[in-house]
Amino acid sequence: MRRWQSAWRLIPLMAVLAFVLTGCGLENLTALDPKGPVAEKQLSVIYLSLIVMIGVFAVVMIIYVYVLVRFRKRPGQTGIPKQVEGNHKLEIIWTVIPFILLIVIAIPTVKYTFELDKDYSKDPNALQVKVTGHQFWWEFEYMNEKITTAQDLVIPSGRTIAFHLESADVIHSFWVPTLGGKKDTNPGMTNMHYLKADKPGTYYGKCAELCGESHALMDFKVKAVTPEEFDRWITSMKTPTSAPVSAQAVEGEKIFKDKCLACHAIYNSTSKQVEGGKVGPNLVDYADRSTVAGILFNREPADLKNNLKTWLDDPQAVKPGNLMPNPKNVPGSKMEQSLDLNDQQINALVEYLAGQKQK
Ligand code: HEC
Ligand SMILES: [Cu+2]
Repeated sequence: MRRWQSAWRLIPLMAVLAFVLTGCGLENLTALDPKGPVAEKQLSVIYLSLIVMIGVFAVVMIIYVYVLVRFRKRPGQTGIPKQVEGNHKLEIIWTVIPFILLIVIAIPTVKYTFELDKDYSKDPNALQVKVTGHQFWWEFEYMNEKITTAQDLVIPSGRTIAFHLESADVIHSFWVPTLGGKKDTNPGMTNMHYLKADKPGTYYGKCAELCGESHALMDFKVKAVTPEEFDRWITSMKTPTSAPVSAQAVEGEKIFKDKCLACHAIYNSTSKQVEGGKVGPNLVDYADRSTVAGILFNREPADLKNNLKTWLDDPQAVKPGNLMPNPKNVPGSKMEQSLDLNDQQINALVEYLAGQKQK
């Protein structure tokens, strides 16, 4: 009775665990719901292995239970039963069957291992995107279109995307579960990887290699759009943003040039050129992004300004350990560098950045 009671006690724990694990399916971070050919092939190999494993488990369990019942000690039975040693027929059977099962799993696995490693870097039909992992954000450079963005990877559906994976610092791993498996970004080398989205949609991505304090917050979004919409997006990214109108935004632009341009590239409203440093994310057409810093969602129209303010008030509170200097003085912050801005200047910057989009 005791034993049963302690087993019952585990049930609430199991229930909680089930809830926590289903949490893994939130925001489409699942390999079980493929949205492109790469993920589909990979899932088919997962299912094949699973079926073979369940089959082996079932057969072994059936034999086990049968033997347990059939050869149990019966009343009145004494002494040790007859001992049997070595049976060629049985040994051949249990060597050959696993061998065949391994071959069944190996055929698609080996086939897809080579197929999914194909290098599309020279394919004129593939979109060439250089991905750079940074602590703790993602940079996307459209190599032929000469466009750079961050956190939101906009791609055309139905087209192969050739990713050139690089890292600016430590090892990261580029992972969009619904589109396909992960691949590392290694410092000092370029890893090729390709994915394709069948249909327009938003697919969530994550860094899958522990890379520092805010690793778990190193998220990005893949926004697959129709090829026409993609062309429009490319054109809009190349079209200069209109000059700020409100006095506050004009003030913000000045502060930005003074304090932020060294690290962030953006459109210059006078020269109509993209200018600025590459230390931080490129902020061209920033108001069109689906998030601030990859994790604060811009779902409602008011969110962008609120999120920008949250970020600029204390970036360390949003992403601990990130490398942006504190815009304001934050007493006791682990980021020592501060740009010494006041609230009014922060509001001006928010106004300016929130206006960075095509009208
Ligand atoms: C020393 C370089 C540096 C300076 C100066 C700097 N930043 Fe940053 N900034 C960064 C880095 C690095 C990140 C990426 C942080 C992360 O996500 O891990 C960042 C992120 C951001 C983001 C979020 C970007 C995104 O993709 O959503 C915004 C907005 C931003 N900075 C605005 C500013 C503003 C405004 C200023 C000037 C007051 C400024 N930054 C000054 C380095 C800098
Ligand atoms: Cu990372």
